[in-house]
Amino acid sequence: MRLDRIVLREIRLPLVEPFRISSGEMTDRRILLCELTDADGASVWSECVVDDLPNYSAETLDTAWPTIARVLAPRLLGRTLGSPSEVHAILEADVRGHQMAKAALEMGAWGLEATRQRLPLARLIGGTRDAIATGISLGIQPSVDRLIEKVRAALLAGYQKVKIKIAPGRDVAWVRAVREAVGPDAHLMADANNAYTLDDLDHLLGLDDLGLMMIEQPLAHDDLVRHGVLQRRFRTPICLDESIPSLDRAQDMVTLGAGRIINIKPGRVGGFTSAIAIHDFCLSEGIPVWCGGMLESGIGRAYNVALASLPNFTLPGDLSPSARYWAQDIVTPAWTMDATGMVRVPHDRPGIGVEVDVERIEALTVRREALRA
Ligand code: OSB
Ligand code: MG
Repeated sequence: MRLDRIVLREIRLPLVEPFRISSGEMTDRRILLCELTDADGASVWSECVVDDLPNYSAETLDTAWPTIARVLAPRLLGRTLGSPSEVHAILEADVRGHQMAKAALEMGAWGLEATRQRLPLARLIGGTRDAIATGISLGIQPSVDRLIEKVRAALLAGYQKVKIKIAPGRDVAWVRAVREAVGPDAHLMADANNAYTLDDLDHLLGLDDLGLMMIEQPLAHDDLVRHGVLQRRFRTPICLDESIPSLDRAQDMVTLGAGRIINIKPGRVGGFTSAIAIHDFCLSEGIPVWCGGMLESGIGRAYNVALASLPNFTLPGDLSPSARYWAQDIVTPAWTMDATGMVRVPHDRPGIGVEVDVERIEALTVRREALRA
């Protein structure tokens, strides 16, 4: 494969309802899309999972765009690649951070290879599942009653895991009220997005009796040592999200006992090669993983679904159907989930497995830049 052209676009797509986490709220998403075309004319779309503000990671749409345009894309354009597995090292060399920017191109290279070979992306990367169990991530709600209503509706819809976003003042008592409302068997977890410090340890221990599947990222985004201190006090597994940007940090998590589960988001770790390396390492260590989400459009979701078809993705992923985010997605068919909370892997379609609605994207585009070899 030889990349000839990469087109960047920013589109605006409003969420059907605002999504609030402890570090901020998202409403109208600014979405960065890439279209990669090779010398034979094959092309594919990929998504850079940045947001408007640096509250989840240091990257934003406005850092990723110039990093792709000026630093990363020039390394790939015009270069003959034997396999997409070469891209990770090419983008990693002497470029610190910018995982989401790197991932957009790296995953695009995998998508392009699948398109060229007329193979489903999931098959190309060694995916084995036909369908993936799905959970929902519920943003912070205005009241505990509203939260209970949302959790009940999610369980009724078939979701196999309900993740409750927590923050100081909306944590132990709220999750306990949910547990009492839905009973002991419901698969619940909490995600704090870094809202706490070790000073909150005694308070957070209140979560340890609520039968949660896991507690996600309670402490700082770049902290493994204190998560280790916390994990030693909890029976409930700690799951790391923000703190795992690479295979090295996943290995450190195990060395330090900083967590027992990893939420793998391919965008956060620089793409598929890194995500698969973390997946394989976790498999060898007996650490379960699941695929998280970043409120992606249907394009980003296609990559997440393919990744989550690998064997050690044994826990339900944050892979909600399109309608949970968008009035109308930018792919057809839209992503759906059946009544048992399963999302089908499109093993019967080549490439990323969905048709991209280019006309709609054109209409939603607010900025465009074409990069050439
Ligand atoms: O912490 O997993 C997170 C969305 C934006 C930023 C961070 C997170 C999330 C989610 C949403 O939980 C999951 C989804 O895409 O449904
Ligand atoms: Mg998280």
